[in-house]
Formats: sequence, C-alpha cells, structure tokens
Amino acid sequence: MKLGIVGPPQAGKTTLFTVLTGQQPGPDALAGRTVSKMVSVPDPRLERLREIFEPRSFKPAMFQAVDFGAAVSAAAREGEERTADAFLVVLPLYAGLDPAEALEELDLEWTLLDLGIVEKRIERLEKAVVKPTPHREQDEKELARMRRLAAALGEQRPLRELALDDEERLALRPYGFHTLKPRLVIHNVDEQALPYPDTEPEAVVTVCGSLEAELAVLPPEDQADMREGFGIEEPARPRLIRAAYRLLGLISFFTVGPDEVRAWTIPAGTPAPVAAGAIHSDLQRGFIRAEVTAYDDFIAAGGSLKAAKAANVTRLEGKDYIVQDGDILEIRFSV
Ligand SMILES: Nc1nc2c(ncn2[C@@H]2O[C@H](COP(=O)(O)OP(=O)(O)OP(=O)(O)O)[C@@H](O)[C@H]2O)c(=O)[nH]1
Ligand SMILES: [Mg+2]
Repeated sequence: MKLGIVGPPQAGKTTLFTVLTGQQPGPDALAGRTVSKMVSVPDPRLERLREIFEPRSFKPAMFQAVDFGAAVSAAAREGEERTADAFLVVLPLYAGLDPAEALEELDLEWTLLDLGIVEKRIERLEKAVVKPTPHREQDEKELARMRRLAAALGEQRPLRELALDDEERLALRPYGFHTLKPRLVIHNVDEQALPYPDTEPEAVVTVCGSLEAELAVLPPEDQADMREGFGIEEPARPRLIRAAYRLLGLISFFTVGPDEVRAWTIPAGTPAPVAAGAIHSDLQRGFIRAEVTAYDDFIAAGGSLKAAKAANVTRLEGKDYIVQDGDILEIRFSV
C-alpha cells in the first residue's frame, strides 16, 4: 500500500511524513525532493503474538509513505502521485484555511488533471475504432467508458462519485486517476486546538503536525510523558494508519510460529484461498483448507495453538471462508 501525502504548499506535509516515519527530514526532503519510506503498521495484537512465540523473524505489515517534493516539476509530481493507492490530504487549519473550500479547490484541480488524460485517450480511441483491428470491439467499449468519465469530469464531478463495477475499476487502474483514489483528510491544527475532538467526521483525522512530529522522533518512553502533558492519548501514527485501513477497507490476518510471526494486509471480504495467495501463490493454487483461530479466542484460550485446539476455538474452513480481521491462519495446501 502506497500513501501519498498531498495538500497546499506549506500545509505541513513533510511534517506529517515525519509523524509517520518517526524520522527527521533528511537532506532530500529539506531540498524539496520526493522522499518515500516503508513504515510498519503498529498492531498491539502482533506485539503480543511476538511475545508468545518469540519467533526468529518478526514482520509487521508495511506501507509506503511518500512525501512529494515541492521542488519537483508539476508533471513529474503528478506522474508520481498517480502511483499512490490513496492520498493523505494535509490541510493547514492552523493557518486559518477553510477545509471545505480547500477540498473543493483540490477537486477542481484534480478533475482537470484527470480530464486531460481522459481526453487524450478518447482522441486515440476515436482514431483506433475506425480501423478494422482485432481489438476494435474492445476499443469501442473503452471509448464509451472514457466518454462517460469525460462527461462527469466536465461537470467537475470527481470519478470517485461514479458508480463503477469491479471490472471497470480494474480497467481504469493503470491510469491512476487522482479523483478516483480514496483520500484521508488530515486537519493540521495548532496546539491551542488540543485536546483532539472525541468524534471526527468520516475520513478526517485531526493532528497537531508540529507537536506530533516532535513527539514521533523521541524515544518511546519520553513520548509517553510528553503526550500525557499535552493530553494526547495515543500517538498520531496508529490513529492515522487505522483511519487509512478503514478508508481503504483493509484488514490484517496473522501467521504465527517459532520461525516467523507476521501480519498480512488484505481487503475486507477476501476469501481464504486469495488471502493464502498473499503469502505465496502456491498456497492459493494448492489450497485445501485453512485452520483459523480468531486472535481474541487464541488469547482467551491461553495463548497457544494447542490450547486453542483443545478449547475447540480453532476452526477448519474451506475455500468460501471470508477471512476476518485478526484471524490467525494456517494454510493446508498441496501442489
Ligand atoms: N503552527 C503550526 N505550524 C506547523 C504545523 N505543521 C507544520 N507547521 C509549520 O509549517 C511549515 C511548513 O511545514 P512543512 O511540513 O514543511 O510543510 P510542507 O507542506 O511540506 O511544505 P512544502 O513541501 O514546502 O509545500 C513549517 O515551518 C512547519 O513548522 C502545525 O501543526 N502548526
Ligand atoms: Mg514539504
């Protein structure tokens, strides 16, 4: 998963990147170049499994955070932005910015960007469909779809508002349309705005960027003290990542053992064989059954797979089973 940090100039994007990575900006970031880093997904359940199994290898789920450089050309930046799975849109509320207005402006900019791509594609397809090529029928279908997108974008409607089926989404994926990407809005606020609100609108996370960045680079024990002083209950990173997972409809399952304890990220609604395929394609191809223990049941049974089996909380599930968040999986397969 690749999360791209976007927003107006001087919104606190690089500051948010520090919040996510826990590292001060390096020379590249300071020079306004694009920087990206793999960030682990904090999950207390996985930490507990690590304590229990004391594995040789421990692998939390990871995502890539990207801070697009201010000094990079607009075209290069847009190209890079297209490769993101979702955007974190940083809005500097501390600078008095109206979030609704800023989002509208961003949508306008992005609909124009996407429209440019769609129009170019339409031009090509219009030339292609008059020729008797073997892919003519397919081109005609795509042309109709692209015209539908152009109509929406021409009315300044972002593509995320269109009803698209899975097949269409898949076909549109390579274009990396800005207005089709899910976005999590970050309200970057001043210290005066603390404590954080108890409830937030859907897909909004409030963060005091400068303070959270200061906290994020401290050793964990100092972080806790300082957070308490400011009335910040939880670090911003897990809050942000949880919100991003929710926005993207992602869940985690675990594999455990003395060799490795590991978290895997999959879309909610994934059937067991496809989830097994995230581990290795052989496991999907040769999938027989999944041995499933829900994390909570595992802990309640005493924190061992043997105990979970004895307590009858380990289930044997077939290929139609939909993997749930927190499932501990062991895949039976044969290839
Ligand atoms: N008061 C206040 N200032 C902030 C906050 N977050 C960032 N800033 C300040 O805003 C300025 C810009 O922060 P950056 O994180 O570099 O912003 P940016 O969006 O990366 O800027 P560009 O990459 O140049 O577009 C810095 O001087 C930060 O100290 C905040 O939460 N509150
Ligand atoms: Mg920056």
